[in-house]
Amino acid sequence: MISRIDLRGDALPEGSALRDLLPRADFDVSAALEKVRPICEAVHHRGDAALIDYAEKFDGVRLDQVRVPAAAIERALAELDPAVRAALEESIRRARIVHREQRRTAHTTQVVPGGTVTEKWVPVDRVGLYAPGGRAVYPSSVIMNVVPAQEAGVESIALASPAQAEFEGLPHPTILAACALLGVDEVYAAGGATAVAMFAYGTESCPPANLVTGPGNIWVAAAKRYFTGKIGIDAEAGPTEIAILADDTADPVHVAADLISQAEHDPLAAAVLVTDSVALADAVEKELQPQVAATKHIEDRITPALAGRQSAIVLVSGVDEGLRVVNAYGAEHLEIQTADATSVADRVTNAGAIFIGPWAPVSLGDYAAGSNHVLPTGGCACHSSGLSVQSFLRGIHIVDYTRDALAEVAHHVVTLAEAEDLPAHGAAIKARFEWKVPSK
Ligand code: HSO
Ligand code: ZN
Repeated sequence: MISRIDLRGDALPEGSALRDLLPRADFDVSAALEKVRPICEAVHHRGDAALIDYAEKFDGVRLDQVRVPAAAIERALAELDPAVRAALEESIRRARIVHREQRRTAHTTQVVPGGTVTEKWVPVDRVGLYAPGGRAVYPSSVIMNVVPAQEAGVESIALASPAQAEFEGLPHPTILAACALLGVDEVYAAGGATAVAMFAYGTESCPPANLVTGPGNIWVAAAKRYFTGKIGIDAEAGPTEIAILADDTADPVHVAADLISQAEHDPLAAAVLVTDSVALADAVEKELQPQVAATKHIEDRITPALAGRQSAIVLVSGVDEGLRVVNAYGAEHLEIQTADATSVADRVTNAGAIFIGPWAPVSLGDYAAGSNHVLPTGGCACHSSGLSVQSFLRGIHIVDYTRDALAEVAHHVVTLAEAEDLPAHGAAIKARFEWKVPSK
């Protein structure tokens, strides 16, 4: 059901050579880019009419309008199962307390007497958030997008999720109910690349956004790449990944359950166990079968995900080597299930989020740890972070110098301008001092 890669024995290669030995899904965004181009351009030129046509084509339902009426959002909340409501509320409460502490305040540095640089943090004016609704419906992703945007102070927040034929072309009612709980009333029934294009270009019913965030399938990722440079995006999220670094102290029942939990998302989802214990590897492999058989999405997602080339049990000669492997891999989610998991986790440098010990499974983070579950995939954790308040802010430097403070450094500015053969830069300084470089 899951392949093995044996990296014991010879010394592990360095850097990208090590990464090349590790399993990873094929997720060819550039090929998808060609297919989304005409879709994005149709939304550009035909606006809402194109969104309505694409909803009919891709989601099988003809919409009267793309914007979800306020009454439909209120009704979804009124009809929400009370247990689901309580769980969503707790998830929101925990996410809020974590993200609230990520807020940044302006900071002023006095560089010299009379010369200061202040960095202030300003939210983007308007964001478009995306909550998937194809293979699975994720109200939890509504929370993970909306809460950091709200805590960052973004004034205009719009959310899109695909039209559902069985709900008269509205997004899934749990998505709408989550929006209601969060106080988001601007919601659109639009899916995949069409939703990203709607936010990027704007249409008759949806003003354009400065930034688009949220997970999605390959079409969402391709559309985000198409608009890079025109609008801000978070990461191009790919299929979800779990890596578990475990030794012989780990419980194979937990390890197997956690691997399966993320394999449940997608046939391309990755589940990778890195261990120095052959006994654990054998026990986990044995445990996978009954646990997979007892769950739901066996044929369409879990089995192909575990059997796919993106998943494997990687055998290493020790926890130190395991750390090198997980750092080279840069997993979206990394669990550490070893003796002294906290100090092992301290040595992790590349991961979207780290889950320590037996009581912090990825499922907890998906719903109710307070952490964010929109995280970098495909090795992007080596250079990017998950969604946070910071994703919605821009830092602006404010430079404030007095005459004396400028005079003090003027000769250096003029010298550097000359060194770069940009005399007009130097002149902009001299013009302020009767066309002379002030002497200190
Ligand atoms: N594991 C997914 C998030 C999610 N799981 C939503 C369940 N619902 C990516 O972090
Ligand atoms: Zn998940």
